[in-house]
Amino acid sequence: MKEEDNNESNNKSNNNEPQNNTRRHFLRNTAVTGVAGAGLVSGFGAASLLNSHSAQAASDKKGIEVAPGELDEYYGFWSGGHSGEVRVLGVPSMRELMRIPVFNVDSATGWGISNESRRILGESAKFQAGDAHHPHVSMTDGRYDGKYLFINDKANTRVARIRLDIMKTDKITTIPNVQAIHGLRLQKVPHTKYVFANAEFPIPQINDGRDMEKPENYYTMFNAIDAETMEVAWQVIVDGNLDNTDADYTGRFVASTCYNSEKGVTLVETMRNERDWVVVFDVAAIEKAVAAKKFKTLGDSKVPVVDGRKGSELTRYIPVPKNPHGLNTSPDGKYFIANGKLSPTCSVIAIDKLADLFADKIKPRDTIVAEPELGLGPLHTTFDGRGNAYTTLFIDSQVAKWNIADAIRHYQGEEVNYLRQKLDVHYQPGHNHASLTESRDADGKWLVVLSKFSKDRFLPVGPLHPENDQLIDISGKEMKLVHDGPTYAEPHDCILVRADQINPLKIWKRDDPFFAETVAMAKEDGVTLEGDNKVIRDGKKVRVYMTSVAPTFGLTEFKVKQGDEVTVVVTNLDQIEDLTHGFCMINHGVQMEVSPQQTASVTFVADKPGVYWYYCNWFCHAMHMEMFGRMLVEPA
Ligand code: CUK
Ligand code: CUA
Ligand code: CA
Repeated sequence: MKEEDNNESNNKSNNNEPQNNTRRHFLRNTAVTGVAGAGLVSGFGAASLLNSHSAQAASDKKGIEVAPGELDEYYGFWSGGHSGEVRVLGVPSMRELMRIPVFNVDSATGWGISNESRRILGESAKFQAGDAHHPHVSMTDGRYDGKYLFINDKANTRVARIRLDIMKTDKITTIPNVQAIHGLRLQKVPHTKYVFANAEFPIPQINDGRDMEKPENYYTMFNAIDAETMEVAWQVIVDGNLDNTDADYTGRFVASTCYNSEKGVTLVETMRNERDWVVVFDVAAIEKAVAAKKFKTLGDSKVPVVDGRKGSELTRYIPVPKNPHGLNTSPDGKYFIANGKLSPTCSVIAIDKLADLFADKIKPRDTIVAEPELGLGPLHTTFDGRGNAYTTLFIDSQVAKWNIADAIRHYQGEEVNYLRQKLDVHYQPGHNHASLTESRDADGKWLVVLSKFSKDRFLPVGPLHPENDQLIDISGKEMKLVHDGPTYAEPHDCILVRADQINPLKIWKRDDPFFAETVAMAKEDGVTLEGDNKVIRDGKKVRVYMTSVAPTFGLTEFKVKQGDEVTVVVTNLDQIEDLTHGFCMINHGVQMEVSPQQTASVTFVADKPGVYWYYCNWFCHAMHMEMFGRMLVEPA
């Protein structure tokens, strides 16, 4: 293999990373062997059309230096995968700024423990795990408006919303009738009215024990959630399954990949067909059908369910090769791009042909305007706003930069090279994401590549390795790798938003809806949270209200009886930015954050008699250690 040899010498001449090439090839071979058994991999030679550019020296830090005390230009919101959280990073420094617990339980902030968080978790508070994949920021007219971030939970079929002014989760909805919400994107235009969410796995309809042995009767659905109320607006039954999704810039069309057109129930079965498809949804037509009451409901759910299977007026199915994965809309609004995964290609769908497709004037494949061959294992594509696309190649451990217009010309038969560059990344990339790429403002400055394996890139930390998020400068002609950042399981995706597009509060407002129900409870008890320190007994329920002002709690002791259900409500009266208190009741498994001007509460059973100290566990003052009190539990 001549091209491979070229790569070899090319990389060897790069003194800074002498071993990379060997590692990359080792990994590629492993990955190929992994799928080759099924006879899937083709186009190997063509994938290497271009000499691979080796990673730039890590010492080439030009442009990423963000000095101590200086602020980043971008917020990055990272999904936390099966850790269930969202992480906030500064880009380009890649400094982790905050973690936002969503589907996980968080000891530091008391997420999943405090009453306020448990109310938001609702029924699903019984789950302590989640799998967060796709974080997306709400939009107005195709631009990030900084109001909300939405994210899916594949593990428990939920969609959550984070308020970006306080960087807390404020709504969580469990989607009925389906299993495993995976792909999630937002309506971009005219604004984010809907959150679009793909349910991945087909299940019997209704899933009550019927049809278990008849996978041909399983179906899954495409879901639209009202972004303000977070109620499910409607669901669309589809053929096959659903993987990733994205919306257009007109507000009418949304497209989703399907890798399991076979409706297989085993790995091998999902790879039977040479082509699966992209299903396109006509949002306007679906809304019309729902308004005209052309829907059914299933089981206990009241959500309108419309039929979007093949032949429906609401959808169109565009065949694409093989087990496609990512689906990405170009920021000029012209194309949906489906990433081939088991095919070395991406399929470029012209959005301006979709109206004709729905009018049956053209055939599904007539909407394809290019199918460039990029390399092995294309998973996700992102854009620089200058007409170039960047596709991750999982098996090749590379990012391929290619020009969309040239790929279209090539598809029309012109002899033109659409590939611009291939850059090694370390290793096996999933998502990649360029700055502002999902909006009209795509600015082509930074590219983050979320590599699934770090291998020997960092000091060893046992059998479980970190992943490796790499930062690439794409502002020039060539991609330049400028930073490695190890991450904990498992960011699937991230989004980069300009710093001025997000406006977080510095302290809480007393009338914040986040703790409104706790305020209402205090009002019923005749308690003024901003001043009173009181114990209210209500049968076996005891409510303990106290203030906190560094370094003291308003109550330094309170008495309850063994077996009481105790609710402690703490209101932080400090008004100084960054002056967060905590409340921890020793040996009762409860603690929580109480930030400036916040009210937070937690409920537990005082099941053992004796003295129990409580203390503040967020460092707040020189006398923080002395910020404590005693709960005296009288024996029953
Ligand atoms: S998926 Cu994980 S790498 Cu959930 Cu967006 Cu492609
Ligand atoms: Cu209050 Cu530490
Ligand atoms: Ca398939």
